[in-house]
Amino acid sequence: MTDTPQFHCGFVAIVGRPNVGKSTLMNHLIGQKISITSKKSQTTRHRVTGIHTEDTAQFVFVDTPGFQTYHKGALNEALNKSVKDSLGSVDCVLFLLEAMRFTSADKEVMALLPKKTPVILVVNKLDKAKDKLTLQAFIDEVTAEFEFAGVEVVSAKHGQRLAELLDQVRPHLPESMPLYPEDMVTDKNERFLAAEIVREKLFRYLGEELPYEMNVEVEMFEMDGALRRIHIAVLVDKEHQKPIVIGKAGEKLKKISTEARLDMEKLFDGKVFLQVWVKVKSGWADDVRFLREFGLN
Ligand code: GDP
Ligand code: MG
Ligand code: K
Repeated sequence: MTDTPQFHCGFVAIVGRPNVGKSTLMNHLIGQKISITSKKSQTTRHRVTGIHTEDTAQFVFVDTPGFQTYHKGALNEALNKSVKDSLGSVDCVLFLLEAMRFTSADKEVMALLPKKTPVILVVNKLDKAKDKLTLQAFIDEVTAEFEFAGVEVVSAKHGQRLAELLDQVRPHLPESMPLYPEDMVTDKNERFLAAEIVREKLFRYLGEELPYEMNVEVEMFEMDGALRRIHIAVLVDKEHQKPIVIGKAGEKLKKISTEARLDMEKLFDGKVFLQVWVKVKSGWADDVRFLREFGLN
């Protein structure tokens, strides 16, 4: 009989209040930018799966938008339950905190942590901790409130101590064949990722000016030999919101699309021809539906 090493594969949820660095961590763990990050909360709207494969183990990470979409104090029971259910079905949970900050929003998330699934406390933004002593006091304060399966201090942004974090997770992965091909880093398709990248740039460059009702739509995604031709429309609600996105002499939109193209080329590992434009949503279809909902026509 040949002695083949056993393979381990499992699901790892990354949870924490907005802005603790979940998406940044996921991107660094898998070595690719698949989950968008920004200083604003709620940039992650979808559940993104990131995959990290080693010789004898595969980690399947899930970013949990459930935690990002609630507004303070409005975490309702249905959402609560769905988050709990999804956390109960993974093999390991990473609960992220920002070093030296333990807020009421963190505590709200903490209250949803499963009791039967191993939870590792991940103290991120290590670079924000002043010294070892205060960091230890912070960890003691948090660990007094929950039975964690392990504690790790990392910097997602600077890629520090991520190998140590993986070392803590590995023993919790069950014996199983890999679920995904070893070179696959995400189950999201390129079309989805292209839209996410543009969305990230909009968040980054529009900041507070970001029109509240803005949408990104992929109108075309075609392979032309090895070249990807991508057309993306930024949909705003009102005509007067267009110049906010376009900027003076088109400079904002130009910056947004240039940076988005560079990110796409890196991620897709090939040339991209990208066109981004801004369109005013035709409100007609929505208006009709609105009226029907209220029984007015
Ligand atoms: P999420 O909302 O939990 O997904 O958080 P993001 O990944 O979008 O990160 C929120 C902000 O924290 C971004 O500006 C990141 O660059 C920043 N961030 C993430 N990790 C670190 C870190 O290790 N150190 C510092 N100083 N900032 C970080
Ligand atoms: Mg995020
Ligand atoms: K964020």
